[in-house]
Amino acid sequence: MSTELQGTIDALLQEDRRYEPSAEFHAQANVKDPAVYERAGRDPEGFWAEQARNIDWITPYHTVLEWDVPWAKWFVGGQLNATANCVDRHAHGSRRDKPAIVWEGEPGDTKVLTYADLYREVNRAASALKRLGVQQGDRVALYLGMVPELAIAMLACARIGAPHTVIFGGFSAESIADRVNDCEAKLVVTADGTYRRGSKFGLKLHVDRALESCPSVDKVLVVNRTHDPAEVNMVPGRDLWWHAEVDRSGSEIVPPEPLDSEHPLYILYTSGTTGKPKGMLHTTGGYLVGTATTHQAVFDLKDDDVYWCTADIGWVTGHSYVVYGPLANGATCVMYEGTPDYPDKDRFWALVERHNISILYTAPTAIRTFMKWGAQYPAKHDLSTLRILGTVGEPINPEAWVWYREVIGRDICPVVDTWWMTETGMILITPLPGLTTLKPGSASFPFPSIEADVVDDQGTSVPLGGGGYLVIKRPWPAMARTIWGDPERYRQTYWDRFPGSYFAGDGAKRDAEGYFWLLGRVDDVLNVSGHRIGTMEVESALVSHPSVAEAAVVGINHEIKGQALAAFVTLRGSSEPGDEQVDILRNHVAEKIGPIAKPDKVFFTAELPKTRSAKIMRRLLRDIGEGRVGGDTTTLADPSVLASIKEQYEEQEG
Ligand code: 6R9
Repeated sequence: MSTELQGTIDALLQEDRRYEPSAEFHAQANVKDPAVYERAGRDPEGFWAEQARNIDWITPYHTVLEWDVPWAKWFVGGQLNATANCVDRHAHGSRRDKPAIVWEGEPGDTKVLTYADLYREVNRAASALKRLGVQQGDRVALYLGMVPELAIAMLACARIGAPHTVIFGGFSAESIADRVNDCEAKLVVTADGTYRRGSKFGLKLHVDRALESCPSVDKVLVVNRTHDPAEVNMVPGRDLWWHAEVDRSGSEIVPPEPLDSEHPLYILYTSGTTGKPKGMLHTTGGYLVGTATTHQAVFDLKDDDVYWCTADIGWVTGHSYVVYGPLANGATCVMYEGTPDYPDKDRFWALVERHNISILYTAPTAIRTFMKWGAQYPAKHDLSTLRILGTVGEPINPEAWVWYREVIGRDICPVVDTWWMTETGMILITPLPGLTTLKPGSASFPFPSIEADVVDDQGTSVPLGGGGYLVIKRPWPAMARTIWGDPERYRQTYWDRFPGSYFAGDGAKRDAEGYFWLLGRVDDVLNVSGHRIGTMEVESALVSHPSVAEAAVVGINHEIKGQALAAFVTLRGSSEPGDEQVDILRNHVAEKIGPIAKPDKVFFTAELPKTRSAKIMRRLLRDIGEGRVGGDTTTLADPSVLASIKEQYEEQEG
C-alpha cells in the first residue's frame, strides 16, 4: 500500500467524520431493516433465492447453488433469457412507454428509446444477427463508442444466446485481434467512428487492421455514427451497414431463446499480472440476479428515478450497471457518448439538469478532475434532482468524497463507494444508503450475504484495526465462472493463494468498527484513471519495439488519475535516449495496446536496478518515479545505475 494513502486513512480514522442517513432518507429506503445482514449471513442461499423471485424464469431452477471450489453453478436447472428480463417484460407491461435509454451524443444530438422502442430495436438486431449466421453459443465482438446500438447489440446477442465480448473503443487494432482470436468471434459489430472531445474518432479502421489476422470472423456490421460512408472501407462480402441489415429485418420478432441459468452471457477481457488479458466468463441466471439486486439496493432505485452511470460499456461497470442491472430493474438509464469537457467543463452538470438525473454513478478520477476544474462549473446548473451519488473503480480519497457530497450532493446526498471488479460481476462491498453511517473514503461493509475478510500472508484473519489481503470466503451469484479457455489459470489466479477463498488482488484494512478501507492493488496490476492495466502488458509492448532491450513499468501516485505509468527503459546499442525516443515509445505502446496505456514518464537507463538475484527492484523504481530516491539500495547489484536515473528525474521535474 502507498504510504501516502495509509497516512490519509490514519488521519481520517482519528478525525472520525461520519454521515448518518437522514430520517427522511431512511424512511423511504428500499432496504431499511438492518436485520438483513444477519438474515442473509445466516442463510445466504435463502437470501439469493428470495432475490431470484424478481427475475422471470422460463423453467424454475431446482438448486440455488452447487459449489465445488472453485466451480460455482447458481440456480441450477433454471432457464431464462436475460433480454426477456431486461426488455420484454417491461415492454409488455406498465413500463412500455417509460424511457429505457436516454442518450446524448457528444455533438448534442439526443435519442430516447422507451422500453417498447428498445424491444423493437433489439428484435430487429437479433433477427439480423440470425440471418447473418450467428447461432446460439457463437461469440460476437462489439467495438463501438457509447451509442445506443452498443446496448442494443448486447441485448440482441443475449436474446439468441450468443455471448458477446465488448472491446473498449480505445483499444488498438492489435488488442482487438487478441481478444477476437482468443474467443474466436464469428461476427464483429463496430461503427464508422464516434465523437470525442469535438473530433471524430475512427473505429472501423482499427477493426479492418485487426481482421487481417482474425480468421474466425466472417461478417462485420457497421453502425453509421459519424456519417462518413465515403471514408469507410466496406469489404465486399464481409462488411454490411447495420442500419440496412436492421431495416431488412422489418418488424420481425425473434422469440427469446430459453437458456440454461449457466449459459455464457458474455466474456470481458481484463488485465492481470501476465502479458495476456484474461477473458472473464459471466453466465446468465446468477449474474442477472446479482446485478439487479445490488443495483436496486445500493442505488435505492425507485420507478421514477433517472439513473446515470457514466462508465463506458467497454468496462465491467458498463455491463453490470449501465445495461444488465438497471434494465432488469426497468430503470431509465442515461447514456452519454463523449468527454466531460466538451463543449465546456460543465457538460456532466448540464446533462444532470437537462435530464433530471437523480442517481449519479461515476469514478474518483472524474471527481478529482471536477474538483480541479472548480465548483463554478456545477454551480451553473440546477442539480437539485440528485438524491444519490455513487463511486467505483479505485479508492476515493476522503477530500474528493467530501467535495462530491458537498458540491454535487448539496451535502445531503448519500455517497456510496462501491467496491467490486470485473471478476466479481457485481458490487460486493458497499454502503446501503438507508442504513449505513458513511465514512468518507471507506466502502464500508460487505453487501448482505457476502463474507469478506482481511487476511495475512498465511491466510489468517487479521483482527479489526489491521490490514492485509482482501478475500471473499463464499461464492456469490454474479461471480465469473472461469477464464475463457483457461480454467487452470482461473483456479491459480484467484483460488490457490488462499485455498477455499477468492483472492481479489486488493489490499484492505478494517477499522475498529469493521469498516473496510480499500488500499489498491497488491499485485502488478495498475489502476490508471479507473482503468486496469497490467505492468506486464506495457512491458511486453515496450520490448516489442526494436530500440528497446529491456523495460520495467511501475505505477506511481498521481493526483488526478490515482496512478500513472512510469517506464524505465534500457535501449539497444545504436538508439539514442531523448524526447524523440520518448514519443516513439509512447506511440508504440498506444499502437500495441491503446492510448490509455501510454506511459506518463519514460526514463532511460543503461541498466535496470536489479538485485543480485537479477530481480528488477520495482519498489525502488516506484520511489524514484515519485521523487523519493532514498530507499534501501544495499541489495542493488550495481548502485551506480541509480545516480543516472535520479538525474533524469530531476531534469524532467525541472
Ligand atoms: C468495477 C471495476 C477492479 C479494481 C479492483 C480495485 C479497484 C474498484 C473500488 C476499487 C477501491 C473501490 N476498485 N472499485 N478500489 N475502492 N470502490 O472497477 O472493475 O476494472 O475490474 O477494476 O479496481 O483495485 O481490484 P475493474
